Amino acid sequence: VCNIRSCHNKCAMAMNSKPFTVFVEGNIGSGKTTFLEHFRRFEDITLLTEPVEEWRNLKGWNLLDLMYKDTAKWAMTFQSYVSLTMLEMHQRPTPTPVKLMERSLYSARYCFVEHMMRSGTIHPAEFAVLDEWFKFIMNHIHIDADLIVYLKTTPSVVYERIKKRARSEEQCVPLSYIEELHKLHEDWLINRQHAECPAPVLVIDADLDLSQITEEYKKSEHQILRKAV
Ligand code: DGT
Repeated sequence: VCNIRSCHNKCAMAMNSKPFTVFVEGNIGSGKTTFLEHFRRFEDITLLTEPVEEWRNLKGWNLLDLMYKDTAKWAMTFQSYVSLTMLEMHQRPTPTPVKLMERSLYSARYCFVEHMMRSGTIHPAEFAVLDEWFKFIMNHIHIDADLIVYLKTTPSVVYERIKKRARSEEQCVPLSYIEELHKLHEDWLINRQHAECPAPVLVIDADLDLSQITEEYKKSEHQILRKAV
């Protein structure tokens, strides 16, 4: 069902053609949700925020919490559910010409799973299974990707934000984890160390605090909205 006011033709066009699809990527606490919220004022955009709430409540189970409390035991289960929820977001029909998604299957694989593998948190056999799933999806399911917005931050800055927002599951997150995730985002999006970078990357300085960040976000409006039908 289309909820776009005043856009009957545009909407019909959007339903028949694929939307301009943007992934918003960046470290934990880099402001991805705030970035998405900035675009809520534009009526031709579908915003898909990350399914953290689903990860916190799957039939009453808080998988995010289990994963942080006993990573070795729960990482595989958690990552498997992340993949499912992300794939569902990639596949979700979009009634607008632009689709803005928080994260993607790519960051799950190239940042989080990569970290679990390198740090030895998951067994090489578990990594092999997750990697085969990822490759199978990439080879058999078309994932739309037109632009990646990379909210680039300094680890110490986001670490302070994470402490301040005090999400209960993240209380034990050390600065070293944030630094390693930062490096993995840089390796993927800036240094291009993986074959797969599915779209051009727009880098935004996301260290700025809330009072200044709107100006920075505005710089990306043109690139995201000009693609609208
Ligand atoms: P924001 O708006 O930039 O502050 O975004 P966050 O921090 O709410 O969202 P995100 O995706 O960086 O992280 C949410 C939580 O979920 C955080 O504790 C990290 C965790 N997380 C997200 N994706 C994955 C994943 O694929 N694997 C693992 N292990 N954790 C993940």
